[in-house]
Amino acid sequence: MSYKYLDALVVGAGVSGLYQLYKLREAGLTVTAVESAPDVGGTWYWNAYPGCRVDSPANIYQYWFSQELLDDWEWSERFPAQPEIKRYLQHVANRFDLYSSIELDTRVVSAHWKEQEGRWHVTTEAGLVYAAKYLVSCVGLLSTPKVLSFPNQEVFQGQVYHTAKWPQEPVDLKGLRVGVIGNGATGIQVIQTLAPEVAELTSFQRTPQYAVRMKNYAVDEKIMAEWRADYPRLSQLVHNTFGGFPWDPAEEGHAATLTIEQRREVLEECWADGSLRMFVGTFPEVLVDPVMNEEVTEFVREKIRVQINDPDLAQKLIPRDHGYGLRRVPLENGYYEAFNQSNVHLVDIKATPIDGFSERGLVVGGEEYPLDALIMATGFDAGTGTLSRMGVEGRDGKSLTALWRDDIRTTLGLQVHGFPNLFLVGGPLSPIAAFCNVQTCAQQQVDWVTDAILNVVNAGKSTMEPTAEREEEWVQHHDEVANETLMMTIDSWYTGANIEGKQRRLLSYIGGAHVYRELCDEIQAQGYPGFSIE
Ligand code: NA7
Repeated sequence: MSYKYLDALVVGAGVSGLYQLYKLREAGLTVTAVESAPDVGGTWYWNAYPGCRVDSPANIYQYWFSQELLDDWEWSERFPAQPEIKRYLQHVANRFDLYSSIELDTRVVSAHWKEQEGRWHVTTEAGLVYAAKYLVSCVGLLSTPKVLSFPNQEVFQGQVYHTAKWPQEPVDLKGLRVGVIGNGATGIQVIQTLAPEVAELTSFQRTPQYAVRMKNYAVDEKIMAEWRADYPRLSQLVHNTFGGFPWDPAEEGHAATLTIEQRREVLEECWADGSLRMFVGTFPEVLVDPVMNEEVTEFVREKIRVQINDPDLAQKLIPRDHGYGLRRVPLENGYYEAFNQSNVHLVDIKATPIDGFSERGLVVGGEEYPLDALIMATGFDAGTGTLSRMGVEGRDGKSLTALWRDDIRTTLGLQVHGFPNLFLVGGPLSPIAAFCNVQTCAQQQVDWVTDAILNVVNAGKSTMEPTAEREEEWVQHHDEVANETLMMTIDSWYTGANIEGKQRRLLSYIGGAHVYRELCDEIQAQGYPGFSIE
């Protein structure tokens, strides 16, 4: 075994890992980041599927820490496609010389806390052990793909892809018969992108979705200049809103003071923005009050209905069994309209489940659907998936995998009792991913983690760990807020219901990113009450 001694090891070199590496290195710590992919980017490296695009506007999906970076970088679209976000992250890694501290193609297979040494021993697939005082997980909330297998898969003569493991070299599907399983945010992007170019596209749909029309546009020099002038305001504003976006919902109770027509005006305004403002910028009651939820749901149904020519098809493409906003709201650009094309088909696999593969395609209810390629856009083992597979063992050999199998718990998503000096960015039970623009919350968490580590170092101490009581308090608060929402009544990756056997708990904190940020700031200002620093 060969050992490398460090102050800190960062796992992951995506949006959060790059910034975490930068911050700890700037603070003077010896730090390395390890990344399983051959390049940086995380999500934006792996999800190279056709049509992948960010659905937070670019003027807030960026780092705020460097004025030079903000001055340099030119965005080309309001919602840039995956290659551009990947280029941005590569640019950041180059510009701040981060590559020199990143070990690419390096997968962590275990991480053990060594009490005597006060270090984490983190072992890679190649057998190298990093002995680090601080271990910071930046592995992403949506990074372990959920891959399905069906009977007879081995006999299928076509290609099978998963969107989150898409080949880096271009895949030419033009003129082919393509099937897509999954129509979440990812499947929708795939379907609307491939529909015009493939011979036949068949969506094997289990649950329909409420998608909002994305208003994308090219960003020219004039817009870029306006954005730059607005950056000082935006960079503050995003930290003071419910979802880390520049929009907030109306005040609680305001909706009840409006007439239905006035509420509709608000909805029209949010819809016209063509963004997730339609999710985080309407009325807070949408997520808790069934009557208000139904009103907004009906508004969205109407918007979708007019896009679909065939009323029978509209019935199948518009959800009936759950309300709007209770599952992740996808943005779309021609998704519903794609089904007006004669080469695009819908197969309801809830009514008739998939039997399995044949040599030529997929068989559903005894009927064969010939395919050259099948794309699985079937999502992720969210929140806990990647860390649970990393063999993390804390104090007294306590296994994170075993803990989270029964009870997904953290303290503010930032630390876990029993795992000293393990810090999480994007950990479960924090707002990130589901209820916060990832860039906003990732940067806020990285800043907090960096300050917490420096606090330990500057105090001449060695370890930091939340107390069991503090953790229990956070979990209870998290659950209390979650249980008030209608989200808990729905199966989705938000609640862990997309993975068989997973505990049902809202994976992200829904009390508001601004509330969460204030709480984190307060804890820091008060010297970390509820955390033992020894
Ligand atoms: P999602 O939102 O989890 O969507 C996965 C899709 O795959 C969804 O339509 C699922 O249907 C479908 N699915 C999953 N398992 C099955 C099985 N066993 N059979 C048939 N269909 C299945 O993942 P995405 O990648 O679209 O988005 C994840 C996040 O990434 C997104 O929210 C953004 O934050 C970025 P179901 O709805 O479960 O019936």
